[in-house]
Amino acid sequence: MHALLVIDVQNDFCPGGALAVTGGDEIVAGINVLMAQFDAVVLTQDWHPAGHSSFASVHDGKSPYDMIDMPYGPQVLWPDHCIQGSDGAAFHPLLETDRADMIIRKGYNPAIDSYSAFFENDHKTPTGLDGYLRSRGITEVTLVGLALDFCVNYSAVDAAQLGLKVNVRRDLARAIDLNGSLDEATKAMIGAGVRLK
Ligand code: VGL
Ligand code: ZN
Repeated sequence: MHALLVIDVQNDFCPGGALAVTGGDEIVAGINVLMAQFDAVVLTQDWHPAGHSSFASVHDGKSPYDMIDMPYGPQVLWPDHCIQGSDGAAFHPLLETDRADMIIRKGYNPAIDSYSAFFENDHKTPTGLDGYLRSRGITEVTLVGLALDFCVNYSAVDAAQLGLKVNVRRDLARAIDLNGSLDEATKAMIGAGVRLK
């Protein structure tokens, strides 16, 4: 069983959004076509409460894209984005969400960011996706979506470490590319045994 994981194809990560990824909207049509080819389709949705600890706006004297040390490790500070219930947190209007079997939300814990679809950034607190995939007999996943160097990367590496066979379709993903983050992510994925396509 092979699942398609569609990572964070939300308005805030598309042009015009709060944390826009260049070309983020260009991948939507291709993802819709791909959905029909899988045994299961899972969408993830970045879903932060207002005042989330990953937002630069809640840290005195900090700007978006600064780094801080959190109890669980270094954390990039982001513009306010994907606030629960906002238009920015909604899926891109052309994404065919009706085809999804499962929608998993992440980043709802105010104190911990969650790039990965599997674990929060403490690398310990599970989202439940591993159990869902296992109980459906899924052994292989293909990832697409936003952003390639953050949530796609972390999700792909965790999936590989959990023993799944993992593919990333880079043609259906776009990167933020912050201070070499795309190169670093590419190395991390290759190191984890992710197959980059
Ligand atoms: C993401 C930064 C902050 C992502 C989410 O979806 O890659 N990046 N929150
Ligand atoms: Zn986020």
